Amino acid sequence: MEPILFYGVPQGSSFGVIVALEWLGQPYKLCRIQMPEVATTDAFKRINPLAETPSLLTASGEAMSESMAILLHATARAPDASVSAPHGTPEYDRINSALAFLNTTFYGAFAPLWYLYEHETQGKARDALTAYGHGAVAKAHAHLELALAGREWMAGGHRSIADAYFMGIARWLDYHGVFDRQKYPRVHGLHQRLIDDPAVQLAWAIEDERPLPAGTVFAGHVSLEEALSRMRA
Ligand SMILES: N[C@@H](CCC(=O)N[C@@H](CS)C(=O)NCC(=O)O)C(=O)O
Repeated sequence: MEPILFYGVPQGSSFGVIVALEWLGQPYKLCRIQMPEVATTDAFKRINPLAETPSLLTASGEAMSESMAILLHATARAPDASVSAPHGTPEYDRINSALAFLNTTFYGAFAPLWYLYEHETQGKARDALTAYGHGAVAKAHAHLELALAGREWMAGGHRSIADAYFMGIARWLDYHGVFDRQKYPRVHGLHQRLIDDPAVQLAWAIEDERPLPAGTVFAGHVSLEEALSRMRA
């Protein structure tokens, strides 16, 4: 049985997990979760009580959450994949460091902007949150710009699951209109290298409900009800 990834729309960071599953060549099904409407239902909270995406129903029917855990779970099932590295190697450490940075500093920088997106906020509160978010996003990009010195991808010389995850979050810069990514040439270069990747294009087509290209390991959508029926008690 293929695992089922619960991906959030609009603009969920689960986008990066779709890209990673494609790169790993791991067949998977998808369950589309509208945020916050469906994410906050009692039905979805049986999968993730925090009402967040991504979540995964594993091949054995266990529900699990947290992007990093899901990415590492998938990678562990494709140990020869060219987008990971053997445990205990410096490259393995670099991939995990990149994932942790993305999951905390980079992801968290956008939190004030998402708050403004989801809540009616005006006046000084709006100005303060906007300034806080823009400052944090700039700081995270400045750090990434330095970290990318001498390396083409998040963790070094070849692409990894960290680059897949980067793409799911990096696009928020454009969505929230924070600033032009070209201010940070190495971050811009990484984004440009990823934008035409077939898995990135596929994830976008899935999100936008456009016709999908051939040659993917995506095995189709399931409804939330069907996914729940496959969950182990
Ligand atoms: N720590 C979680 C955070 C997940 C998270 O916050 N996901 C967002 C979407 S990217 C979400 O589900 N938000 C709920 C909502 O906006 O309704 C992870 O790394 O996976």
